[in-house]
Amino acid sequence: MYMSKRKTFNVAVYSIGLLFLLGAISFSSYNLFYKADELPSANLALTTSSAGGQVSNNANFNLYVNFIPSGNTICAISFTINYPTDTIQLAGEPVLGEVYDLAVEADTSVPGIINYALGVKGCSTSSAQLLTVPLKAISLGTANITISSSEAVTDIDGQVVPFSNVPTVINIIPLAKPVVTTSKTFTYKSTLSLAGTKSAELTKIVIGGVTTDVSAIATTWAVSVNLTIGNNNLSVVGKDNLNNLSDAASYSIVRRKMADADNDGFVNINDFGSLMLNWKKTGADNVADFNEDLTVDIKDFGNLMLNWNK
Ligand SMILES: [Ca+2]
Ligand SMILES: [Ca+2]
Repeated sequence: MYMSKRKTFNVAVYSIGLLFLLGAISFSSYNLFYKADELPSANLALTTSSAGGQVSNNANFNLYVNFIPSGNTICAISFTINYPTDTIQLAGEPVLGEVYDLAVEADTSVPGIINYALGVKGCSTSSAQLLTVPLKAISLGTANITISSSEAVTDIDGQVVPFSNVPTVINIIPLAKPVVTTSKTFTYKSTLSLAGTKSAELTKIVIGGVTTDVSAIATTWAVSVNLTIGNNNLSVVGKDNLNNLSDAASYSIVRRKMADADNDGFVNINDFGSLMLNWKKTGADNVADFNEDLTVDIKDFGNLMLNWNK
């Protein structure tokens, strides 16, 4: 049997037409078969363990993949998470949430991409945390973590649920520097207990090159510092467990020569005058309180006599 040229042409036209029709049906298949208004948009949302979306450089934090089915009964979910490899790296294998313990695909082999396909035991209408992903901040900057593709199917003939994805942004900031709360501007003592506040991630305080361990839990710190006579300009730097350094906080204090109330380098009649002016006064930062016990009395007079004309 021979097919005429005309028929061949018609078959070709019909074939092309059929392809277009199939394409159109396929393209609009959700609307044709699944009635979008019966399948409310489910939500896949990314959140993190970092407070206010901020994380210190070199710190570990968790990314959470949360699923909100919005009334749909979900039997299986697949998604791809993308994270920027210049600022973030994977710090361990992701851990599945309890409800979603049937992973058919779990691929983290390519840096910056996390692929998962999860089966939901018995199918579920409950919101749940699908996955906890341990991440680490590796350089300063803004990291956008996104979901590039996602699908969920329901128990109704495997219908695909319309999805809306919520990305998250992490700001990677320098290690928070310690704060000095000591307000003293002068002292007669050779050592000073310098104190302040800090973030819990700081486990060491470095002052003048000397490192002191401080509590990793406490948000306060106190370090004993040796002072030289004259002006002491101190730089106070925090260090975390990984020996990352914070920026420096600065603190200045003048160590006066003992009993030199007017700070002129001599202990003489002028300082005695100052002692008399302040006699029996109480309170902090009194220039005549040489032993710094918050009272100007006979003990300070003793200190003056011990250092007279020195
Ligand atoms: Ca003096
Ligand atoms: Ca005193």
